[in-house]
Order: sequence, then structure tokens, then C-alpha cells
Amino acid sequence: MRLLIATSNPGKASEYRAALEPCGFELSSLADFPPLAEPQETESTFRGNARLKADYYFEQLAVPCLADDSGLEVDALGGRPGVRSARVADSDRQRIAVLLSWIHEAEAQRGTLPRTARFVCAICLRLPEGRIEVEGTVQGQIIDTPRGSRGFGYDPIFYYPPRRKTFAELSPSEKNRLSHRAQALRRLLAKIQTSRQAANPRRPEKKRKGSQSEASRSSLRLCNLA
Ligand code: ITT
Repeated sequence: MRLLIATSNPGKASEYRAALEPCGFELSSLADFPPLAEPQETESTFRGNARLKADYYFEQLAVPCLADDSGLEVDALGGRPGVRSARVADSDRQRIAVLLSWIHEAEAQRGTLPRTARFVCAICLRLPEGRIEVEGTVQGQIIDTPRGSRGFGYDPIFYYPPRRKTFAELSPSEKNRLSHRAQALRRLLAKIQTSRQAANPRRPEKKRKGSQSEASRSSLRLCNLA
């Protein structure tokens, strides 16, 4: 399947390439098309903004589009910055500094607060025949001192207890198996598989109740998501 990864965030784009190219998707990026203004992300949910971006690029470029709206929900901040995660400041380093300053301010006013947080990723795949929409999340904790140099965005302060590492300390392939984006991609591939089966029911697949189909398992393995 040919697919435009409709993002101007190079960190996201490289994670989608790593996951989807090995399983046969032919990916293009916005750089392969004439320059377009970015759409205003006016919705209040990740799902709404992912849909808005996918629809916008599909209408402008008339090719199948995958758009991602994602961000960090910090419990001590009542779920902020959420859908506004990219708009906190102009660079990753500044975003991290601003986010930590908000948490420290909240702690100065209200005492020790939980450091729990989650990354959320909504994906909308816009095809000529309709949309496929999925979400994924991953839980972690916000730490005060950035650690690690991989990944992007808030990864250096997002500590993932099961691995005792921040997301910026994980190898790219580990992050691509564990992240909110990986969770969402798994769901997306399963839905693509299901819709392909529905469109081509001549070879129905034996599937135990509640289990993944073999086709779905093998596409996850190919996509480095298993
Ligand atoms: P596009 O809209 O062009 O895709 P964007 O960076 O503006 O790019 P979003 O509006 O979805 O995308 O904002 C996502 C922000 O959330 C991103 O800029 C990071 O600051 C943060 N974020 C999302 N996923 C992340 C991840 O895997 N690791 C660290 N930070 C992440």
C-alpha cells in the first residue's frame, strides 16, 4: 500500500518508517509534494486533530494519508499539555524546561504531587473509501533531570518503569515496540487486515475467539511490532 505519512515532525516520521517500511508499505513524506500550509489543530481531542490532519492532506493531495496527533498528559497538571504538547514552546529542549517549570510551580503550591503521566497517540488513516481511526497510550513518570539522547520531544523526561529507562534511553527498536505509537500502529494493522479480509472473503482465515489472526500476527512481526 502506498501511503503519505502526513507529518512535519521528523521524529514521528522516522518511527513510522521503521515500523511500516519492512512490511511493504511504500511511504512518502510531505517533502515529496509541493509545499502546503499546515492545518490549524483546532479540535480538543487527539482523535479529532488526527482526523482533521488526515482529511486536510487527503483533500489537498488526493493520496492515502496517515496522520498522527499525539502528546503527553501529566496527572499533576490535570492532563496538560495534552493536545497542546507541541505548542508549549518552540523546541524540544524548551518544551521540557517549560513543562518541568509548570510541575515545580504546582508542587510549590500544592506539595508533593504524583509524577504519573501518559503519552497518547491517535492515528487516522484516510483512504478513498473511508477512515480507519485508532489510539494507543503508554504510562510512565516524569523525572526532573533529562536522560538519554534518542527519540524526540519529551522522551528524555518520560521514565518507563518496566525498563528502568527514559524513552530517550531506549533503542529505537525498543521504543517502536513499547510506545503509544506502537500500540496505535498494532491496532491499525489489525484493522487494515480485517478490512482486507472483509473485502476479499474467498479465503476466510481460521481464527480462535479472542486471538489475533495468523495474518495479523505475521504483519506485526514484519512491522517490528510483535
Ligand atoms: P504534526 O502535527 O505535523 O504531525 P507535531 O509535532 O505538531 O507534528 P502534534 O501536534 O501531534 O505533532 O504534537 C505532538 C507533540 O507531542 C510533539 O511535538 C512532542 O512534543 C510530543 N510527542 C508526541 N509523541 C512523542 C513521543 O513519541 N516522544 C516524545 N514526545 C512526543
